[in-house]
This record gives sequence, C-alpha cells and structure tokens, in this order.
Amino acid sequence: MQLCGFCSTDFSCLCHPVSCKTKVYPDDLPNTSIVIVFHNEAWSTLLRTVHSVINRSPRDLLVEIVLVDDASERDFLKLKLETYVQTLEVPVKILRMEQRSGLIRARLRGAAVTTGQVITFLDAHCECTEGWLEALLARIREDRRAVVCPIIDVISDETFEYMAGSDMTYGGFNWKLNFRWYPVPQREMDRRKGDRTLPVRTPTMAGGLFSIDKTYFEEIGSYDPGMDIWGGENLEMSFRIWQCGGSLEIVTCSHVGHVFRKATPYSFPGGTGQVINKNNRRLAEVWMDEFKDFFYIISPGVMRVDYGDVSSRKALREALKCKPFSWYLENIYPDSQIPRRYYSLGEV
Ligand code: UD2
Ligand code: MN
Repeated sequence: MQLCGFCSTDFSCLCHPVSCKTKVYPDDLPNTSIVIVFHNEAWSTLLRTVHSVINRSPRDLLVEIVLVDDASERDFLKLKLETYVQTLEVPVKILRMEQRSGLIRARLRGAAVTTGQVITFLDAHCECTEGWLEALLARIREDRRAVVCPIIDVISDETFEYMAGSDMTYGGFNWKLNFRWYPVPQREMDRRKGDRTLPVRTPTMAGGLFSIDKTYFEEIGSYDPGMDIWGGENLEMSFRIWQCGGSLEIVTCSHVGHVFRKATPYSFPGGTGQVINKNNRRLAEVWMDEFKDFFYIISPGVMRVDYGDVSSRKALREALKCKPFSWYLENIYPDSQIPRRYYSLGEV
C-alpha cells in the first residue's frame, strides 16, 4: 500500500511506501561524511542543503560536512561562508580548488579529507528529508559493496516548492549516453515480491546524490580524474560498480530533494559539447568494449575529441577483473535500447 500526495510544507505526506515509516534500523549504523562540491552556487540553496543535512540527520551518524569550492567567483562564498559555517553545530570543512576543475576532481579532493566510514555526496542545491540518511546507511551496513541513492524529489527551480519523486522510475541511458529515467521494469518488481520498501537495483544513477563505503570507494577506483567539469562520471561509475562486482541501488525509503535547473548557471571552459564528449569518450573506451562503436556511430562528434590517456583506467579494470559490458547489458540492463546484437547500422 502506498500513501501519496503533493505538499510543500508537511514532509509526512511524501510519496513513501507506508511501511518506510515503521522501519527500525540497527543501532550500529556506519557514520558518514557529507561531501558537497559547488561552483558559483547561490547562498540560499547552498545553505538550505547544509541546514537540511544538519537538521534531518541523527547527530551521531554525521561526522562532518566537507564543502569543496570549485573556484567560485562569488564573494559571499569566501569569507562570509567561512564565518557562517563556524556557527553550526557540526564540523564543516571548506576546501578551495586553486582553479576551476569540475565536479569530478572537486569530489575527489573532498573525498580525500573525509574521516567518516561512508562518504555521502550531495549537489549544492538539495534538501534532505527525515530519515533520508538512516535508510541509506542501513543498506551499506548490510553490504559494503552496495552504492546507494535516495529517491530524488523535485524542488521547483521557479517556486522552490518540494514535490515527491517516484519510486517507480530508475536510471538508464539512451543511445547518446545521456542519463534518463525509465519505468522500473516488471522483473525488478517481481524480484522485490511487491515490497516497495526494498531497494531497486538500478542500471545507472543520476550521479549527484549517493552514499558509498569509503574504503569501497577507493577500492573500486573512486572517479576518473581525467574527466573535466561535468558529465559522464555518473555512467562511468555506474558501469564500473556493476561490472566490477558491486551493486547500485535506489533506496526507496530515503528521499532527498534537488533543484533541477533548466539551464546550467555556469560556463563550460572549452565548450559544453567538447567537455561532455571527452568524458563520454573516456568512459566508452574503458568500459563499453565493442559496444563503444555503436555509440560512436550515433554520436560521431565523440570520435573527434582528444580524450587523453585512459591507460590507468584500463589497468584498473584489469586489476579488478571486471566483467564485460555485454554481461552488464544482459544481466543488469536487459531493457536497454542498445541492441546486444546487430548486423548493420544506418537509415532506411
Ligand atoms: C547531474 C547530477 C550531478 C552530476 C551531473 C553529471 C543529480 C541530482 N545531479 O547533473 O551531480 O552527476 O549530473 O556530471 O544527480 N559543479 C562544480 N564544478 C563544475 C560544475 C559543477 O563544482 O565545474 C558542482 C555544482 O555546483 C553542483 C554539482 O557540481 O553542486 C553538480 O552540478 P549540477 O547541479 O550543475 O549538475 P546536475 O544536477 O545538472
Ligand atoms: Mn544539481
């Protein structure tokens, strides 16, 4: 049974399966550090994120908040922010990238200084809800190789009102390697025997909001530091987790809101297309085997970018003895649009 409803102020009426509210979590949950990277974020949205983390997380599970400033130009994100966070009852570390590095390298910098057992990444314009953290940490306590995402609720970028997200969608991608939400397939409903409080195994994640055991994050190759600015790291990590023996899940009893913005509020040094193509090229070269050709035919621009050196990422794949992409398509993402076998590609 499920109680659903939209409401902006009363969090008890979010779209939770009813039994999420009655779940009891173990006392010995692992603790977590929160890592939030930002570039030119607005004051109000950044502080909404930080305060909701503090107000809606059990104090003993929250080790610290690590803010990584990716070379923002806004004045209030400097001294004013430093002074402000000193008044908070949770330790907040602020790190500054010397130059604009992109969210991937900024997250790596933040992760490196964390001291919690689990690292939880959030975008800088989120709102955590009651119970968000316990549900995520409980799943990692059961299995340290489970990388877990909350349901991402929608915060309107016009009114900032809060709207519940659905537990009936999960992450996939299309022919151009764009992340997309798709309906949770019947096989996944069957596997959970109708219990919608159980985690959904998802082929990919949106990328911004997830928790991962810290030592597992390191073991599994953290992020590809050769990726710039934005994009691609979410699919790279999704493929890597599945192909190398982990699992990626949406914990349906955890809800975090996120402001989905219609336009990017910052520049992409080098050009948006160039940056995203480079990151996608890196992930295709390392993880997609012969299926990369399919992607290159659909997106020929990707073939023209200089994508740098991926030998250390290929060595990582080797060292972790990861499974082929065909295994991933067959076992984790059989509903993918990428044909597993084809004779020719083109238009008729
Ligand atoms: C989604 C993810 C985001 C990331 C991205 C693909 C969610 C909710 N969001 O896009 O986390 O995985 O897909 O890369 O799943 N930032 C920097 N430096 C930059 C650019 C961005 O620090 O050069 C920060 C930015 O301030 C924000 C975070 O990185 O806090 C994610 O960026 P976004 O919010 O623009 O990405 P989004 O939500 O469109
Ligand atoms: Mn975002």
